Order: sequence, then structure tokens, then C-alpha cells
Amino acid sequence: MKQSKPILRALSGEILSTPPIWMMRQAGRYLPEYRATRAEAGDFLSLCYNSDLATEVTLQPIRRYGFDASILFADILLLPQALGADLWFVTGEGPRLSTVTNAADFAKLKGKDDIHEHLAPIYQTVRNLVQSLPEQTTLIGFAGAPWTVATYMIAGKGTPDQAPAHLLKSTGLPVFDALIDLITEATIEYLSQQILAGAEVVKLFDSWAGSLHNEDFKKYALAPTKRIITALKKRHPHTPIIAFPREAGDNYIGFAKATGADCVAVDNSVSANWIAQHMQVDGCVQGNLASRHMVTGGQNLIDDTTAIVKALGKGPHIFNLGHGITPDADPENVQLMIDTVRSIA
Ligand code: 1CP
Repeated sequence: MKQSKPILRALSGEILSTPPIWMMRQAGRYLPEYRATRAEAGDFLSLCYNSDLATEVTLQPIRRYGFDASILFADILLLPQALGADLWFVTGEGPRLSTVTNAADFAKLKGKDDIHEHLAPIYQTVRNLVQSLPEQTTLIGFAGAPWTVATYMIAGKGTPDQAPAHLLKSTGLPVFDALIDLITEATIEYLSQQILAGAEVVKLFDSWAGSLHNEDFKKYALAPTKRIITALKKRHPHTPIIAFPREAGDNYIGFAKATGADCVAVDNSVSANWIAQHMQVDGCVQGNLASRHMVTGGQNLIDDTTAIVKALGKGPHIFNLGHGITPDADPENVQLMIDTVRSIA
């Protein structure tokens, strides 16, 4: 199938003279219009579940910057909530969830097919976006990868080292494995519904993959990702999938081939030249400008942006940050990044 949207062309392996661009967390607190809509919604979760307002914030960065992709406005923690976990956000601190640390906690969770009523507003947001996005803009759906989602479900919050999840893995393996299994199966159903609603690409965020090593990486980052991709490809063979095993280091090498991902997103702990040499040989890559440039701007932003576009220009590439843009970013630096990328061609 010949694609015309730049992101879909890059994902199919085409080398474009100017890489398509989008940005992780492109709808977010650095934008005044996002803060206004969030205030109208009341709080972050109400914003996620209000399809009209979630559509609005998804469109805001597209209107302002004309990114090549929009990413559905939602959160990776909505799936645990759909599975029956309590979820709330503490202002200034982040997410809190009821914890899963033993068989009794696990038994209270719902099944993989019981999530859709809870997630119906998210599918509605996807349908709204299909109607309202510009013709050339690709719509990306997403979910958290099982390990990353499990770290939040086990600890009940974000943790710097994912210690509670590692502890359950070593002291309560049957519960840990059952949880990974349930999240894996539910994620297949969740992403499948996003695709049926109109998501053209889906992305799996494994933000904490970097804390898994050796066999653990294979078992809990690589294998669940492969299982999700294999199942989705069976149902939706033409939908490209981006995997993001953040801070995987050497484990990035061969990840696309081993999992069937069409593209691997890369953080900024590795250099663009390293990515070109070790990863782009297998296909499309996405990344990897340090998000701090969106705060600091200036010539350093221009230089690093230029270096990435040049290093990855000989293969299929989607320009992005190495991680999400932070709330203290200056919206003008985002424009400077885009202008720099588009001036290189
Ligand atoms: O307005 C606010 O105060 C909330 C900030 C916020 C936003 C804008 C959160 C809370 N989530 C989101 C949206 C979001 N989250 C998107 C929407 C699309 C976009 O990119 O614009 C996406 C894709 C996510 C994904 C997500 N949520 C991840 C994976 C990516 C990553 O950043 O590593 C993770 C780990 C989460 C959990 C989460 N949600 C929110 C916060 C503050 C966190 C991190 C908690 C922690 O510190 O561990």
C-alpha cells in the first residue's frame, strides 16, 4: 500500500529528505492553551475521560506547530484503572494507585475483556480525532508496555528504581507473572479497539525498560512487547507499531527484529551516530533530542537538532525528543526545533 502521510512513509521504511516530526507529551503543561483546557476539565483524569476536551488538547499542538503526528490524549495508567485499580493524581506529586502485591490483590482485578466500558471515552476521542485532524497528520494511539504498567500497579506510584516491582519479581513470581500476563492480554484488546476506532499507528511506552537486565529484559520487556505486536499484526496487519524500551542501552540492538516493531523510539542516552550504526540498519527509528533543549533553547538546540537529522538522514527516521517535553519548556523553543529540522533538507 503506497502511503502519502510522511509518518506512515517513514514507518514503511522510506527515507524522506526532511524527517517527519512529533513530540512526546506534545499536549501538555508547557502550553498555555493546555493549562486552560485542563482547568476547564477540573483535573487531569477528568480531562482524559472527557472526549471533547481530550480531542481539543490533542489538536492544540497540531494547530500551533503543524506536527506530522498527533498522539491521542490519554495516559498509560487508564488501563490499570479499567482493570479495577483505584487511580488518582496528587497535585505536584503524580499518580497514586491501589497496589497489587499478592494473590488476593490480583484476584480482585477484572479480566482482559472487561475494560471496554470504562475505556469507551478514550475510543470516542480517537473517533473524534479521525474527523478533525488535518489530512496529512497521522493519528497515534498508545498504551504502556506491561513491565512499565506493572511497576505502577505494584508500587502504587512512580518509583525512581522500580524497587517494589523488582521485589515482587523475586519474592512473589507467580503473582508477578500473572500480572504481566493480564496486562499483556488487556493491552492487546485496548490497542486493538484504538485501531478499530481509527488510530493509524500505535506506540508502546516501556518507560522503565532500562531497569531490566539480561534475562529479565528478554522476559519482561522484549517478550511481552513481541506478544502484543504479534497479536496486533494478526488482527491489523497494516497498522505500524512503534516500541519505546526507554534506556535499553545495548538491548536496543536487534529489538525491532526480535519483536516485530516497525520502528523503535530511542531516548537520548545514546548518540544518533550509535543509533544509525546499530539500529537504523534494521529500519525506522524515532528520536532522540534531549528534552532539556526545549527549556534552554539557543544555539545548542540548533546544533544538536542538526546533528541528529544529519546522522539519521541516510535511513528512515521520525524526529522526536528522547523523552517527554517538560512543563518548564518554552513553546518558542519547540518552534525553533521544528524550523531547524525543516530547514536542513
Ligand atoms: O496535566 C497534568 O498535570 C498531567 C501531566 C500528564 C500528561 C500531560 C500526565 C500525568 N500524563 C499526561 C499525558 C500522557 N501521558 C500522554 C499523552 C499524549 C502526549 O504525549 O501528549 C502519554 C503518551 C503519556 C504516557 C505516560 N504516562 C507514560 C509513558 C511515557 C513517559 O513519559 O515515560 C508514563 C510513565 C505515564 C505516567 C504518568 N502520567 C502522568 C505523570 C506525571 C506520569 C509519570 C509519573 C512518574 O513520575 O512516574
